[in-house]
Amino acid sequence: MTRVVLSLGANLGDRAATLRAALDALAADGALAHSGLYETPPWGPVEQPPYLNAVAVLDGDHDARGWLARAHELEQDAGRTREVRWGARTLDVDVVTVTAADGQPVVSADPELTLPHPRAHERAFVLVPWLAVDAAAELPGHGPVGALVAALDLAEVAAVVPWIPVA
Ligand code: A4P
Ligand code: MG
Repeated sequence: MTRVVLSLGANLGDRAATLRAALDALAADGALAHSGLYETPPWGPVEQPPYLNAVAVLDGDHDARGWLARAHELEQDAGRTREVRWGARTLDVDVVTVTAADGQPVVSADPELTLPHPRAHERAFVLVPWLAVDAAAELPGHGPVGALVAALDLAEVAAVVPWIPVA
């Protein structure tokens, strides 16, 4: 049994439906807790529409590679094509952390699967939803998620807004 933290993001198509379908599918992989959906300004060098983001915390039977494979399956199910790095996408699923059965975090510098995710500690769109699912969350190597959020620029945190569907 491992615990995985996944960050899900979508900024093309019916973003909410895509994220809900991915979260529903993940419920088959183990005991699932997930955040609500948050609307977030695009991060990075590419100009693109706003994202909806969510974080899922799952206890399941996959190892770290297995969780990455699941992430890629969900992206494919959402019709994702890989074009521009950091560019717009129907669905991006990143593996933020994996904790082994003995409670130790999986640490990897492999470019195919870097763990913990190398940019998670500076991303309000990961940390704010994660804190909402697990107030005691820790990012290995960086400390409590609550402290990481507190250290972020206030405007960045405030820009991660709970998403309310418009009728
Ligand atoms: N890879 C290595 N480590 C990991 C990991 N821990 N989790 C490899 C997932 N994948 C990992 O990813 C590129 C390669 O990273 C894969 O081959 C995988 O084996 P990708 O999904 O093909 O490409 P990408 O998503 O464009 O690159 P990357 O580096 O994952 O981008 P990011 O950093 O995830 O940025 N703004 C907002 N507001 N919300 C977002 O969700 N997302 C991005 C994507 C940009 N801006 C955003 C958001
Ligand atoms: Mg990705």
